[in-house]
Amino acid sequence: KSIDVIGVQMDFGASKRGVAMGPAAIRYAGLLDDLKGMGFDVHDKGDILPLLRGKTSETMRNYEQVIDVNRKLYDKVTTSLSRGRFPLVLGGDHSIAAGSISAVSKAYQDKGGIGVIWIDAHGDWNNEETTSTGNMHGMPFSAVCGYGPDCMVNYGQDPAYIKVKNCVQIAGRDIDPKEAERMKEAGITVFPINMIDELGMPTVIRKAIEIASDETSGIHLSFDIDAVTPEVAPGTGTMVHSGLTARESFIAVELLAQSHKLLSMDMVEVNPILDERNKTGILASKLIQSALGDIVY
Ligand code: DIR
Ligand code: MN
Ligand code: MN
Ligand code: MN
Repeated sequence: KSIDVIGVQMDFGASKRGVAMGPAAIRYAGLLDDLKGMGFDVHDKGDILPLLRGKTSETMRNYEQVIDVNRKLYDKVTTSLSRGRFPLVLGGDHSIAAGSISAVSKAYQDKGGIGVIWIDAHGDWNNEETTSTGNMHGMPFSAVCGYGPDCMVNYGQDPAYIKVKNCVQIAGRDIDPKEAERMKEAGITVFPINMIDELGMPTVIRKAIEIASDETSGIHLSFDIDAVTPEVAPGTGTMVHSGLTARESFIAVELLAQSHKLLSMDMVEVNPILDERNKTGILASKLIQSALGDIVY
């Protein structure tokens, strides 16, 4: 099995800089050699770079750079899938999930489409009307479902939107009020952090896999490292207290690997400037390996 590793040096979708160095931190943790050690044929596709400057607006900060990067990522992921490889996308802020998911969704459009599992402290379900920050990393999940901002996913390719009935949010604990309303109206399944306390991660992720793979070709996993609790993952820009433990995070990706439903993956929001000796970069690398089938005893 072949993997294309695609880095995206993007931080224009967040308010803090530095997450653009996420791909370097995850690579420095040894990801590529470790994946080769697992027996994968690994192709490093390098990093996508954003434009140095671009147009911006109050409700969609740096939108020109965000859209430009997403279009480039869409093309890279599309090429990767056409070669029969697994696209592994390293962020970068979470706005880049718009480009990666659009590509995977389009590729499987005539085969039932795909489901999406979004592991994140945040909903990422704002759009240009509900955002209170203007940060586009708070919008990609809404965008890929066709609820805007459409410019994040529509590059003239007739986008294939994700069906909300195949979408699951896991570990939410800082979802804006209007954002939560929109998610509820749309019908996204949410397993907020308190439900994980109550049901346990194995039950939650098994339900999520069932929902995301129901009559679809498979699942895209979008993993925002801020889902993990700050003591374990301090290297991220929008930390939220009392998140997933390391082991809850690992069992989630291990059971996803065992489902054999994973088609593609993003690992995002690793910010080495805010990190402690790259511990968040290392965690991100290990979570990726486990999502691809490595069980560490
Ligand atoms: C917030 C934060 N809901 C926003 N979103 C973040 O800016 O829309 N997503 N940090 O990861
Ligand atoms: Mn090869
Ligand atoms: Mn996010
Ligand atoms: Mn987040």
